[in-house]
Amino acid sequence: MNAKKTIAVESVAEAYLTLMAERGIEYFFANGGTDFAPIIEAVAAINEKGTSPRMKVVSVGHENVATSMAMSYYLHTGRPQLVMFHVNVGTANGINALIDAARDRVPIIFTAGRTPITESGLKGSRDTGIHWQQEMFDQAGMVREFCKWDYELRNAEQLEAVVDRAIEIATTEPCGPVYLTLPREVMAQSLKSFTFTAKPRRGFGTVPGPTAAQIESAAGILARAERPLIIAQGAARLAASAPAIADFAERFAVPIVEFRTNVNVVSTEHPMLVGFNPLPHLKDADAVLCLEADTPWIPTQHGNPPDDAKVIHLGVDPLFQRIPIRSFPCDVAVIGTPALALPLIAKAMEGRAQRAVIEARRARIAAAKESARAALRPNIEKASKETPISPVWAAHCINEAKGDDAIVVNEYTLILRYVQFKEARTCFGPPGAGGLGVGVGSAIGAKLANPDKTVIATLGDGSYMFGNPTAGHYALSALGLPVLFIIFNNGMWEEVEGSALRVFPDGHAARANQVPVAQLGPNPHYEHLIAVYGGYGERVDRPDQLPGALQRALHAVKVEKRQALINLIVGRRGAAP
Ligand SMILES: Cc1ncc(C[n+]2csc(CCOP(=O)(O)OP(=O)(O)O)c2C)c(N)n1
Ligand SMILES: [Mg+2]
Repeated sequence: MNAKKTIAVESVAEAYLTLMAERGIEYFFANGGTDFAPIIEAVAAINEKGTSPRMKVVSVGHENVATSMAMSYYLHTGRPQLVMFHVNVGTANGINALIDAARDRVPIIFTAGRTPITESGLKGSRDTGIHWQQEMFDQAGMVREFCKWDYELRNAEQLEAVVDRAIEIATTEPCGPVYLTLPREVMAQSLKSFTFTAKPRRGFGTVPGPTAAQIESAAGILARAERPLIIAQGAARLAASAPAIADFAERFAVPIVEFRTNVNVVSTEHPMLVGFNPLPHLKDADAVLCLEADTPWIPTQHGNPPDDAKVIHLGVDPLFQRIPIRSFPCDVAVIGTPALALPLIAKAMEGRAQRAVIEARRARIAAAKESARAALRPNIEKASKETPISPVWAAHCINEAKGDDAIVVNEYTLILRYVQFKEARTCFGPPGAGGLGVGVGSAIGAKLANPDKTVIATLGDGSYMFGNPTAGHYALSALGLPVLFIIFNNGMWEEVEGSALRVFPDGHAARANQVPVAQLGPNPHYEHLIAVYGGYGERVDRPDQLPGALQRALHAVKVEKRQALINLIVGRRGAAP
């Protein structure tokens, strides 16, 4: 039965917020302005009436933090959330994280008010100077390249259609943000009741699948290969895909390289995980299976696989149609999620892949993995004596202290080969598009989604500054959520320096005492910043101080339930072994 539900409301805004909650949206991350008047009134009305279900409203001091929180909450739960910002200016502040979300296929219902359209005469018409200056011919044009869909709510009659369309498009693969603008007069319009379909008959979460021919071609290549390689990138965005990849790799003894992953794909203990760099594996491969990989390797850094190696791209949009130029060879494109497509490929490979070849490969990979791990031990020993603190020693100490259940949000600096993650989907790296400043908000989103787990954010000093830390620490204190921040304070944008030296290895910048632009010294006392929010802060200059500092900070987070920050004075990461 296509049952209808009718609720008593006072305004379009109240109907809108109630419908979003009815459709399963849990959080409303908001940063308001004059456009919010009807929204604020509606939230207050809903609170007063205790109408159920209700979204949790979280005021966030910067839009980039709010968008990062929504992005991270989705990555942990698979459920998209709602953000709303102040007209065009608030939208502008959220676009950095929006770009990251779009490129990593994260659905967000990204919304903003519209300045009142009418100059007088309606409830909500213009009543302050900004209402003229904030009007645009095409507000959605600011975000259109990064949203799958945009629309403006023009009247109450279309409310259900618009909300359901927004959710349907955001959650249909390839997922991504949608943008909805909400004019003040429309939201302020009086409404007595609102009737909508209780259970929407819509294609929320539609997933495309592979053809039989795609499966057969991929299976043929992989069954014949002697030196196959998996390069996994955005594949663990979907929880179900992580075990599918682990099973497939284990069964056919295919080595996995996690390259530029934003969510770790398999446990670091997985016998087939061989590392985080396509080299040296790429140059020997005779078949490469790229899983949700927009950039499976970087030709100018890693070269290309041998010319006769076959390359398969598997993903919900395996050719990444929204990236203007992308020329990786593709012998077979398989459309679908790894969760859906890999079991089909495995079935088609049954009896065709040679057992003896698989077992020989398994033994070789296991031995290589063991010796690679052993080769790291002397590096740790050497790093333990270095001042400024080596990022190798920092990674090792964090690994020792974090505990198996911790979730790590890493924006830029943690050297992954020195850290173990027992479970897939517990290490969250920088988004593929590299719009920095999402680490702080991502850590908050991670804690919101996993209140019982320890969340540790390892951030470069630059990334921390980009992350609007005052807004981030504020949000955590308001929500009563503890997170441990470890700031890798090298007093610079090392990556920016590195890119200048890569392009001009013998140039003026290389000969300068300090590479211009890339410096952030003198290193600030970030440990004091968190004290303002009641958090625990500590500065660590020497390697021997770090284990104790980590224990004290983790005690603050786990036992005292306070946020904490370690200002870690580190050396360069670039030369780390
Ligand atoms: C919003 C944004 N601005 C600028 C950049 C360019 N950028 C890439 S890496 C980087 C430096 C990051 O500094 P930090 O977090 O301190 O890490 P480090 O390189 O020092 O290890 C910058 C500025 C970016 N990716 N995103
Ligand atoms: Mg830095």
